[in-house]
Amino acid sequence: MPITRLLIANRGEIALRIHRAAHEMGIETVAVHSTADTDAMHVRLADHAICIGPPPAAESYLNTAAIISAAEISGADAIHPGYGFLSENAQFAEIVEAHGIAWIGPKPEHIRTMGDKVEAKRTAGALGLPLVPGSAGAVSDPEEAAKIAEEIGYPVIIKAASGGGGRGMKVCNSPDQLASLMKQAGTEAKAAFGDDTVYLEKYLGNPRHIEFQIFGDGNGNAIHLGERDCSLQRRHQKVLEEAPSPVITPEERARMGGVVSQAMADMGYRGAGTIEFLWENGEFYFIEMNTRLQVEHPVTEAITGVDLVREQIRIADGKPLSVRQEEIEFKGHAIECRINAEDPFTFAPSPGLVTAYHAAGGMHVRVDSGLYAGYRIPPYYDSMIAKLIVYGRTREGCIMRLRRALEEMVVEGVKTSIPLHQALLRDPDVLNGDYTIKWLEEWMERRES
Ligand code: MV4
Repeated sequence: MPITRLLIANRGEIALRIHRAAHEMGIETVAVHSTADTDAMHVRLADHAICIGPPPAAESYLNTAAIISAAEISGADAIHPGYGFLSENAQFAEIVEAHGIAWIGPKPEHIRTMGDKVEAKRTAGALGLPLVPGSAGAVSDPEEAAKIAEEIGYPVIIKAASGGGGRGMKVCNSPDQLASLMKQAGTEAKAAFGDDTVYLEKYLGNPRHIEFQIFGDGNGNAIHLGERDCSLQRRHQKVLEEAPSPVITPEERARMGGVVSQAMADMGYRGAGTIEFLWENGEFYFIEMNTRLQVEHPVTEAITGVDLVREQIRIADGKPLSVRQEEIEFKGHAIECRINAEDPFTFAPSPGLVTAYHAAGGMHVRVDSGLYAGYRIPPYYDSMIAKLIVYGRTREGCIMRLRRALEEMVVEGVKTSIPLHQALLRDPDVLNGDYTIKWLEEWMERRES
């Protein structure tokens, strides 16, 4: 039975993004929302809307019983989780499938494997991906850790198996700190994730964050859609992303893309995924895999012409991938600016009433946002309120157009990160693509002093 009614288990711009893809495929949508999101754009546009709880996400967007009930009551035959919330919850995916509802996401077993960073590394290594040197698995014994650290050389980084996204990491510069930092990392991981398992890696001092977009059909076929450079981030929050990476040649893209797509084919991966690498001195080192659609997916869409959400829905519907690898061309350059309701330089949240709104437009300009004049940004959720995605034939052309588009954007009533992006897009290092994961925080420090 083909998908005819899709429940969107998310909010904000991604809920709208999913609604748009569904409607373009002739699929009805069901919005589920908290009492704080009654006036959200995607709730207004959806064919059906069901309130599932109060503002705290734990009681609404993470409330599996309420979401499954809403699917049953509305007759939804598929659920798209978006990103965040329940998107990487293997148990939720299993519950959805047990109800005979199509899960628009990877197989639950793959979500589970990649959620455990030790298992993820083991799996990636077995599939032939290059790893950061480190412990073969979890380490608990400080003596064993000291031996491994000696072999790979200091500095080393201690990471939580249940962590990811930068939480629960400790850098260790010398053997005399190792045991105490391990204990600290374990205690913090236990408190944060209920799991004190840690592992060890060589600490890379100044890498770039480069991630490959992949897609599998679940039956041993997989493709890659090139890489995104997400090095410009602050406190593990990405600020601006681009595709392609300014440092990756077409040859490297084809080679590494071949490695990741072969790995995904071999594991029988289904749906969209992102393979994250650190990149230093021309080498890729696998760190994690995200088993979901990502915020920054539009830059990949811009340079490949492939609608990733449409592709996700097709695969969940049992259809084949709509493009073969040979048909995918990487053309031009795209940059995404994440626009948050926050002070552009202190990053303090700035929710509240949007008194005026005007989205940028024109050729090759895309704004993914549920904003409108009169909308009240609720204080309970992530502060991202819009994504501005701009395409150009060249990186320079893309940047010129992006600067023009940022000038056009109007968001009044709240503070936004638009001035931050305007400052970044005038910096020589950003213009030259000459940045690493450390660049933005150092730039902020230089501004302050
Ligand atoms: C690292 C690293 C250096 N060496 N691993 C942070 C997020 C998580 N996905 C992995 N992270 C890192 N792992 C080794 N062996 C530095 C980081 C890191 C980072 C990575 C990507 C993007 C931004 C970052 C900011 C600080 C640290």
